[in-house]
Amino acid sequence: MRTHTKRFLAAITAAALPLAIGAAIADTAKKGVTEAELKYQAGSSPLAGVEMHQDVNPKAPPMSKAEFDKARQVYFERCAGCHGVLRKGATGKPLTPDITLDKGTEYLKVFIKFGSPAGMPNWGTSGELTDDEVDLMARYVQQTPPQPPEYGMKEMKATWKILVPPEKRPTKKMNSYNLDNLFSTTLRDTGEVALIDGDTKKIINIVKTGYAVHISRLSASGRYLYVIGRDGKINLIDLWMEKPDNVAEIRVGLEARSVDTSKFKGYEDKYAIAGTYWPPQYVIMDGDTLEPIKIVGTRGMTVDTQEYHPEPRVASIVASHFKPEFVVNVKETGKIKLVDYSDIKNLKETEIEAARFLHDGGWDASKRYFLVAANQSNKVAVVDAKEGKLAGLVDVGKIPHPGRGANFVHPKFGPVWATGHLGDETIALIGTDPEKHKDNAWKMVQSLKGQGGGSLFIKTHPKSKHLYVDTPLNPDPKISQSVAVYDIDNLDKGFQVLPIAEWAGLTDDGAKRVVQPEYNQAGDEVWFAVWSAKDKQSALVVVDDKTLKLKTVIKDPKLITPTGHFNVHNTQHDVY
Ligand code: DHE
Repeated sequence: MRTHTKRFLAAITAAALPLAIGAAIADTAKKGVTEAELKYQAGSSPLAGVEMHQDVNPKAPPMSKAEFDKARQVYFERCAGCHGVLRKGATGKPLTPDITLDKGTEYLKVFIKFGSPAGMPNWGTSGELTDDEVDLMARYVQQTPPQPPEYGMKEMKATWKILVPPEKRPTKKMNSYNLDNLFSTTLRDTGEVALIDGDTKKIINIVKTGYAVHISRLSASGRYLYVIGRDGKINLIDLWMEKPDNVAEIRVGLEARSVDTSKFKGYEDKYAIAGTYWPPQYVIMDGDTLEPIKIVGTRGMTVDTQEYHPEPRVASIVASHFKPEFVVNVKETGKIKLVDYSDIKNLKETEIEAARFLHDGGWDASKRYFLVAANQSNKVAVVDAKEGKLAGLVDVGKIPHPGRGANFVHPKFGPVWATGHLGDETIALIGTDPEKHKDNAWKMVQSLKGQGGGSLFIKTHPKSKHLYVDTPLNPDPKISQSVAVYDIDNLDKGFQVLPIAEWAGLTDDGAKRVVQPEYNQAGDEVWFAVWSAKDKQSALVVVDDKTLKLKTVIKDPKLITPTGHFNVHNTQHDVY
């Protein structure tokens, strides 16, 4: 039965907790979750608008349907990112009725209002939720968690559209753009990507996509661009068309973040893969039509306590260059799956034990080792894609967040891969050369001091001598609106700050968060998004990598909420 509970309000009489407890919690909460972590994890989920199955739990405090629906929306907008869709616990604690009913409404209200030192934000005292909303949420979390619907082949096929069939597509490149230097820029809140000519800095096309596109990835040949929205919609864009545009689309689930394509020799442009947060699964598709071929669930046992987890979300996915395999990182179980796509009917998965809360990551310079942040475990897991096993588990700073990370040759330690952190101001450098620098391999060889916490992306390029670290989620606007740059040959000298948002010359009072350094194909320019709310002006700022001076500002009324931007050549060849 897919129906919401219909119950009516009744009075709750519970003794208020002594004020002293609230004050103590409030005090320790300050030491808990940082504002950066809160902003990052509390991204809105598209599940807020999805009809869900709901049981009636007679022991839970009553709620009207309107109240329940409102609370469900707040939950999916603010809480599901940490506590999970089914409230079984993810990076946050489980909130299932067997736990919450014992605690009771008044205790939960204090917890929600003041937060906790374990990382629960102080939703009430920070002004994010009113007292009435705190009360609503305290009652809501005692109800049986509503279950979003499953999403299988039938649902995928119902959304699958081939807009231009492969036989009607160009047989050669029909435009004169330098496609290698094209940028795909997410326009987060309008549900679009802007395709920008990296040479002329002109917008070529604005393509309608799913909501809040998370990433753009390229087919092995570089012809096809795949973008995936937070709502699980994938668009396939053919860059050979006179004006590059959508040729196929599909919705692969209700919430998603990752997509990639087969890159191994003989399988170029053959398959695409997408992972979903809900339902917890991945799907392998035909590369040039997006026809879904095989769906594989990721529900299973956690790596450490070996307990069943009902919603292990699929985080980053990359295609191996060594074998016909996809590297699928499953967040809540902490397992990395090497999915062999050479025989999809008899699919083989190698399951690698890593650490919980796998999130984002990238290849080392040799593309043999994939380094992925196990973010709430404060570790980076290293997979050897050639041998098909774990090469290392490296302790780093608090909540590593590399994007795809940055590879360079350290003057003292040899080849390293770098990550910034959400939870502290450090940048961890991990040795990646087990052949010539064995003692440094899979160890944090150096920890640099950066501008502050709240970093999301770090980047360099084989032709550059600079390392750029953004801090868009730092609470101090001076830090979130600028970027730190290191000279790779003189890391001990510290960093220089580039005031990117100021250079954008935006006249309104938007947040102007500077996010994701991305090089052009030549490796002599670095692009940044200056990201403000959808009713404010945003821009892209291009910096000359040699001089570290402003080169160009790209402004256009259509550039609304730019976030990620992906250079075709660098994304296609995993150059970072
Ligand atoms: Fe991301 C990468 C998940 C918040 C912009 N983000 C990723 C990846 C994952 C992920 C799993 C790796 C994909 C891959 O490589 O296959 N991101 C999540 C979240 O779950 C989280 C924390 C909360 C949410 O609700 O989405 C989150 N991400 C954000 C943001 O707030 C950002 C800045 C803007 C937005 O879109 O909401 C953001 N994430 C990005 C970008 C990448 C990314 C630009 C790709 C980086 C790259 O260099 O490849």
